Amino acid sequence: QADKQYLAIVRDILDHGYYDTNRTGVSTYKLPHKIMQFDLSREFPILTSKFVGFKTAVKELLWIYRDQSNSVLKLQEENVHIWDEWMKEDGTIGTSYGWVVKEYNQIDKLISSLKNDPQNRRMMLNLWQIPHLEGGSLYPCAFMTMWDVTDDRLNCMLVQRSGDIPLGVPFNMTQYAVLVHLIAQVTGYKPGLFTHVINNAHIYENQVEGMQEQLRRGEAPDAPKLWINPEIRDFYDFTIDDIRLEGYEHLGKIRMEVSV
Ligand code: DHF
Ligand code: TMP
Repeated sequence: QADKQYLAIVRDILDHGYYDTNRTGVSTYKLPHKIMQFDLSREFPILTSKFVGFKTAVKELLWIYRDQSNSVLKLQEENVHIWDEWMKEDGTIGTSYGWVVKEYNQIDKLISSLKNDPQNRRMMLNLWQIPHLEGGSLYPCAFMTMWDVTDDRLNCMLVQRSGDIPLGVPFNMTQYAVLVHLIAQVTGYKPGLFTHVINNAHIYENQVEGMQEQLRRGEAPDAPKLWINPEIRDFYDFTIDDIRLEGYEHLGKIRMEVSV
């Protein structure tokens, strides 16, 4: 299911994408307003048509929302190198991502609303804080989540302004699905719908070959399952060992370039 929705977007961009330049100097094929939706009570969204670094993606998620850190050095200590190219001289990404979560105490506010006032229609995490954008080494891409409780299920919509379909998006869809599971567990709800909205969905021209190979592959027969340590009740207590992917069958890594 995750592969089907994802590969349909890939096919659409390769067949009908608009070719244009951008900030990085490597052109893209792009389409606006691509959307994926998953019922987390029925499936955990991770691609099987290629290997996705689940541990790496979850470590990045915990770095942003649990540690609320902007330190690339800290990620490197955990063997995560996906932010190396954007590290400033002080070893951080500046006033972006985790820094913004912490500055506005966004996680505590969200968890408190979900526990005490779940019919509140103002529950969101918003990393797009205009005064702090310039101080970050990259403007946040997956920058907002909006949260809803309906019939005891926790639903989440992720809005991403810019989506690197081959590299960033496979991480983002999986890690935010994990975030919904984690927040649901510590607030006492069941995970519900996860909707992923991508404003500018693009494939860089030096990634086209890799994507064509992925399209040719199809998907693995069985979907993996997410396991979360049921004993954790405080969001800040989650460690990488409390979050596991079981039975992950995939069709192997595909190397693609990241444009800086
Ligand atoms: N810039 C661009 N142009 N695209 C991005 O996806 C992107 N993502 C950023 C920062 N800047 C970006 C942060 N997230 C990879 C995945 C996510 C990510 C950055 C890089 C990546 O290179 N993934 C490879 C290898 C992952 C690994 O090291 O384990 C992959 O094959 O998934
Ligand atoms: P931009 O700031 O010019 O939009 O460039 C950011 C690039 O990084 C763009 O290709 C989208 C990609 N990206 C993701 O897709 N997901 C992410 O989580 C991050 C950090 C970046």
